[in-house]
Amino acid sequence: MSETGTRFRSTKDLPSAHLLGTGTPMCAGCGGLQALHQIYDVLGEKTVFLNAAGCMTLLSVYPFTPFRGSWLYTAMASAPAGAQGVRDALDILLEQGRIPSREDLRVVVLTGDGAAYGMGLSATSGAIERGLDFLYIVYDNEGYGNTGQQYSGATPHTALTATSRWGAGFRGDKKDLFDIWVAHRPAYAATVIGAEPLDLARKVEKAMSIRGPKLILALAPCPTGWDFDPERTVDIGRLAVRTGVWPLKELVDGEVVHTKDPRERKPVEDYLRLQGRFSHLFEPERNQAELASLQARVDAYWAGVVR
Ligand SMILES: Cc1ncc(C[n+]2csc(CCOP(=O)(O)OP(=O)(O)O)c2C)c(N)n1
Ligand code: SF4
Ligand SMILES: [Mg+2]
Repeated sequence: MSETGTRFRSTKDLPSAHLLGTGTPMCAGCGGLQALHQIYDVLGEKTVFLNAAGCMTLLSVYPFTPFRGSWLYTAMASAPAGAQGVRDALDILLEQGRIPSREDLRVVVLTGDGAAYGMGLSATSGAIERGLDFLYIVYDNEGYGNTGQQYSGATPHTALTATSRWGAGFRGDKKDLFDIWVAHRPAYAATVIGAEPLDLARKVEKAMSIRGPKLILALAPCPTGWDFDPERTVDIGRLAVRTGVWPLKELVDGEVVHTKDPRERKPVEDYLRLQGRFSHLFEPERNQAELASLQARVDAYWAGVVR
């Protein structure tokens, strides 16, 4: 675990809020909004967001926005293409001397998992391939939240969703978006969660210091889609890390490094039990086979981690 080279050594070092807290139409306890607040506090106001349609789109209702910087809304698959256009436009304005360098902006995609793991993947792949200088933030609530939590490419095995509501739940497996990015050899990639704010702030700060395509992938506990009490968002986020379900890691010089290593992991069912989307694994009777298979997936991941 590396805490060096950062101004974030304790929670006292975390910056004060840039995102205005005016009444947004978001759900109470939204883990995506929690992560976004923290990310924006580090990024600062000289930022232009390209937002793929999803829950966070509700933050800005023209002409109002809780952000102090710029915000563009795009179709679900198009945010990386929009980011290319904005970066190119800024570069032309800079080159022609029509804006001074102090007015340059960071180009940031803000997308849900439905777009990031599915609809927007080809546009994202192309942007990374072109070496676009942008930050790609995913808040991963493991489903199409804004339209009622249908399953997405990020939905975990057995989760109940609007489109896998019966029987044993979702039969597929969550894609590994971090590894899909790593396979593209980006400038930087990291997983984060709002429940671990120091780890998050350090990674965003590192991403800001590097040119090229950069991923910040945030697991986003979603009280509405995952069916839990909004006051448990931080508990669930911490359990995602301590059970090993959500590994915190980053790509450094071509190597994947784990930034929090839960050597004494809690049982995965401690995480599952708090969420209604997994309630069928416990009631009316315990589904030992599925619980064991979910634990085995996490164990297999950590067995392959080089320490
Ligand atoms: C091409 C296209 N299909 C469907 C929609 C409708 N739509 C708007 S938001 C959304 C859900 C997006 O899911 P995700 O990217 O995970 O973001 P979340 O809603 O979970 O924040 C959908 C399906 C759309 N805007 N564009
Ligand atoms: S549905 Fe989930 S991700 Fe969307 S605003 Fe509500 S809590 Fe946040
Ligand atoms: Mg989603």
